Amino acid sequence: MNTQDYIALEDQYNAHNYKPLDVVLERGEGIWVWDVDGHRYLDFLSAYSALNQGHKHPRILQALIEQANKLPLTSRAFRNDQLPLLAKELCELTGYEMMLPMNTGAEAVETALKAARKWGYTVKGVPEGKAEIVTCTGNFHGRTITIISFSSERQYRDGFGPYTPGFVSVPYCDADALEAAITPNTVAVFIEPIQGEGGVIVPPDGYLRQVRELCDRHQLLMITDEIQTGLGRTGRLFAAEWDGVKADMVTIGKALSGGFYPVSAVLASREVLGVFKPGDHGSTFGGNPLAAAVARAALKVLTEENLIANACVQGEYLMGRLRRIESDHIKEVRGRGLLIGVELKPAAGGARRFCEALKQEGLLCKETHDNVIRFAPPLVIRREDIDWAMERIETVLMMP
Ligand code: IF1
Repeated sequence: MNTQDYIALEDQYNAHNYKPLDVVLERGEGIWVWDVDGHRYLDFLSAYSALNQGHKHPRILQALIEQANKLPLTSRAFRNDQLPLLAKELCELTGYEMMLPMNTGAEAVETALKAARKWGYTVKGVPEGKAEIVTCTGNFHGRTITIISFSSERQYRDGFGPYTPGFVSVPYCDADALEAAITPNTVAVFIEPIQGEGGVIVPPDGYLRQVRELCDRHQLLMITDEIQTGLGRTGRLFAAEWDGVKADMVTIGKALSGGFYPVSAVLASREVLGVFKPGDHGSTFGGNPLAAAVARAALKVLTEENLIANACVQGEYLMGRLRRIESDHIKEVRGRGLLIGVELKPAAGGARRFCEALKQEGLLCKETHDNVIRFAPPLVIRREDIDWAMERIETVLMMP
C-alpha cells in the first residue's frame, strides 16, 4: 500500500473531523519521521508539543516496555507501585503539593474546573450552583461540551449546544476587562500563559502578574493551562514563569506522555485538590501504572537531558533566524522558546500552502487559523538541525 491507498481507506472509514497533510507516517526517531513511501521529514510540530522528548526516546521506550511487561493496569480500586512515585517526583519538580492524574488534556481541564467549583463552594463560600469561572477569548482548552461552552471559535461550538453555564469570557491580555468581569460568585480565572491554537499569542510582560494580583485581591484561583506550553516547551518548566507567576492550579498533559501514551494531570495545593473526597472524581485509566512509569521516564528525560535549557537556547536561535528572513509574506514572528508562530500577511494567500510546500521540502508543520505557521520542534533539536530546517523555511517563504 502507498500513500494514496492509505488516504483512500481513511477517507472511507474514518470520520472526517480532520484535514491532515497528505503524508502517511510509519516510523519515527528523535526529531525525524519517515512516511510509507520512504521519505524522511523533520518533525517541526511535535504532535502539538506532546513529543517534547522526540519520537521514540530510548529511555522512555525502555520504561514503557518494562512496565508493560510487569503490570500495565490496575484501576484505582487498587493501588499500584508507580503512581505514588510519579506523584512525588512531579510535585517535587513543579513545587506543587498534590497532583491528580488523568489521561487527556481535556480531562485534566475538566478536573481543574470541577476542583475550582467545589473549592468555591466549600472554601470561598459561594452559594451552591452559582460559581463563575472567567476565561479568555481565543482560548483552546479541548473539545468536551463544557470546554467548548466557553470557546470563542464558532466552529468548535456550532451544532454542539446546549452549553454548560457558569463561564464568562473576556479579551485575552486585557486585565481591566478581566477585573470588570469578576463578581462575588467568581471562583477562578482559567487562562493559557501563551495562546497556542489562538495563534501563538504571547501576552505582554506583566499581564499574567496582573491576573495573579487580581486573583489574590478577589480570592480567586488562578488556573493556568500549560498542556501545550508546559514541561519545557517555552524554555521554562512552565510558561507562566516568564512573568514570574505561580498559578494556584495547573493543567499539564501532552509531553507528560513522553510521546508514547496519554497522561495528563492537575497540580495544585492541598487546600485546592483536597476538595475531592473518595468518589467525587476519577477515571478508569487515570494514574495507571503504565502511564505513571512512562510519565516518570518522560520527566527524567526532560530534566536529566537539560531539554528545558535547550529549548531556550535553540528557540532563541531559531527565532532570530526566522526574524532575519526577508520575505514580503511575513507580518510577524513571535513566540517563546520552541513555540513559535510566523504570522503571514493576508496577501500571502494563507499559511496552508506554505505548510504543504515545506512538506515537499522535508519539513512537517501545521498552520493555525488561516495565516499563522506554527513551529514547535522536539526539544532535543540541535543547532545544526535548525540550520537544516532554516534552509528549507527560507526557500519556501521566498515563494511568490
Ligand atoms: C487536536 C489545537 C493545539 C491544548 C491546550 C488543552 C488541550 C489542548 C492548551 C486539550 C489540545 C491539541 C488538540 C489537538 C491539536 C492540539 C491543538 F490545534 F487543537 F488547538 F495544540 F494547538 N489545552 N491541543 O492545546 O488536550 O484533550 O487534546 O489531550 O487535534 O484537537 P487533549
